[in-house]
Amino acid sequence: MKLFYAPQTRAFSSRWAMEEVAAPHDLIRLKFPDELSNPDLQKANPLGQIPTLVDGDQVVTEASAIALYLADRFPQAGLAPAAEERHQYYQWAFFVGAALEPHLLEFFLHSERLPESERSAERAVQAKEGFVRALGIVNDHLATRQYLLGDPFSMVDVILGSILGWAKMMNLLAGFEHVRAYFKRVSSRPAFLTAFQ
Ligand SMILES: N[C@@H](CCC(=O)N[C@@H](CS)C(=O)NCC(=O)O)C(=O)O
Repeated sequence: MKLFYAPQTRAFSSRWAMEEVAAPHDLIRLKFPDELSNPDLQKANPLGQIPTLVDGDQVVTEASAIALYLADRFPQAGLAPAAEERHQYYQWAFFVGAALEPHLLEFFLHSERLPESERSAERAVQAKEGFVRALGIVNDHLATRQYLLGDPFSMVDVILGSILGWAKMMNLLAGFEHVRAYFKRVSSRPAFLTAFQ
């Protein structure tokens, strides 16, 4: 297996997932964004984005798909529920990608990433409101649970935890006590710490 990766990008989630399942792999570290022109990456993923996972003849893109794929590919890690018990697992995986991440990205672009002349304060405020509304739902859910599926930890916690790391850097976790306690739990896992180094 080969993982195309750069630190401090969405590829962190895939690196963390790899560590959780202890998958033997080659980590292809690229400098973001300059080295995304890497011909092997471009061949595997026409969008030239990271993360991109190559597993023999299979290519998997999209950070959440990579995480779920790895949980199935390495069942001995015990990070995917049984097929008939996956309703919440799928729900939260898509909730992160659809209800949290777009707002987070928009907030990041309009508060930090874009040149100041291209930022819109109004779009930043709206994005923050959208993020906070969705995070409130997660916070309520975690009030009575250790992890998204209750206990034990599962791969969907890697998907959420990765987004929360990014949100924390942007000071968006204030006021969400259960989310903060949850992030502390997941980010103290050995696999997270190895991936973070
Ligand atoms: N939806 C994709 C987005 C991947 C993505 O946009 N990755 C960024 C790095 S965080 C990238 O490679 N950007 C370069 C580009 O889009 O050209 C995922 O979640 O994996």
